[in-house]
Amino acid sequence: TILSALADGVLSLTLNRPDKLNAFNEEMHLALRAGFEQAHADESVRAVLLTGAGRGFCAGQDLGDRDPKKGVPDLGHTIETYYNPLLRLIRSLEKPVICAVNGVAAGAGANIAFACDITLAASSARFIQAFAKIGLVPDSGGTWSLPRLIGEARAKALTLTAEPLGADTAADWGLIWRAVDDDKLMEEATALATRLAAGPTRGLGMTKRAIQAAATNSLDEQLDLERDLQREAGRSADYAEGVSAFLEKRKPEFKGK
Ligand code: LHQ
Repeated sequence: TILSALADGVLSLTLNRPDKLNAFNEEMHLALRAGFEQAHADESVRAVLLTGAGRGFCAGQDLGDRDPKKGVPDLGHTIETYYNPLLRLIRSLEKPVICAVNGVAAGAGANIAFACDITLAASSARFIQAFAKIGLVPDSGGTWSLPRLIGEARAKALTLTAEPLGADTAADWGLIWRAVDDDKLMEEATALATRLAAGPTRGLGMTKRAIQAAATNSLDEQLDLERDLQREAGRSADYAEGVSAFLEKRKPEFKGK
């Protein structure tokens, strides 16, 4: 259910249930989680590229698993067991996570894309906060990320109406980084992930941590955090290499340390 490949420091994780537009069943949840756990543990992974197989990116939870006739479900348990751990793994990974949205992203599928660090989407892709259509509440961090990324007015309209949002508008609004011609998406996303994987991984990881911390920190707390992280970054081998390379007018060779 997940295709996993490591090349040039990039761990590519491809959601692979194309017949169901890559909707999540338990097996896919566990396999995706294992992929992000590998990204945390394996030093040779220096960036992650998340995408979907077939014509969709991810249609959220597999509703075929959710027949209401089988009794009243505990969706809180599903969220706590599967979606929340995944979101925490993506946000706490101190390496860049690039998302290439190759087609429709609905429900949790959309909000997982918004949780990644840099999200590109095929121009034909669309994002749907599908939860309202089935009486649910946005999950996978959507109620946190949407108002932060696009403001309350747009966040409420998207989630209350469940109207699809095209990739170009999503990019104009700052919900994603960029919309790309369909046939260029994977080429661009792979090039970006490969470039970042060759970067100063510790510095990039701490940059991610600092930007995320700003959501809850005061300016004073953030200035203290920047001081602490800069102290740590200044001790990294990649900083020494970056400065040497600059002074010697050559390209740096970062090792991610
Ligand atoms: C699917 C799905 C799907 C199963 C397409 N499941 N088969 C958390 C906790 C616990 C429970 C509930 O949820 C959550 C979080 C959530 O994610 S809630 C939101 C769940 N997702 C949705 O409500 C989206 C449902 N899907 C759709 O609205 C459409 O499929 C979209 C708009 C994504 C795509 O539309 P189309 O391009 O017209 O494709 P399609 O509808 O024809 O789908 C293609 C196939 O994929 C089809 O199967 P079939 O056998 O008829 O070819 C669909 O049944 C299947 N599929 N989404 N979530």
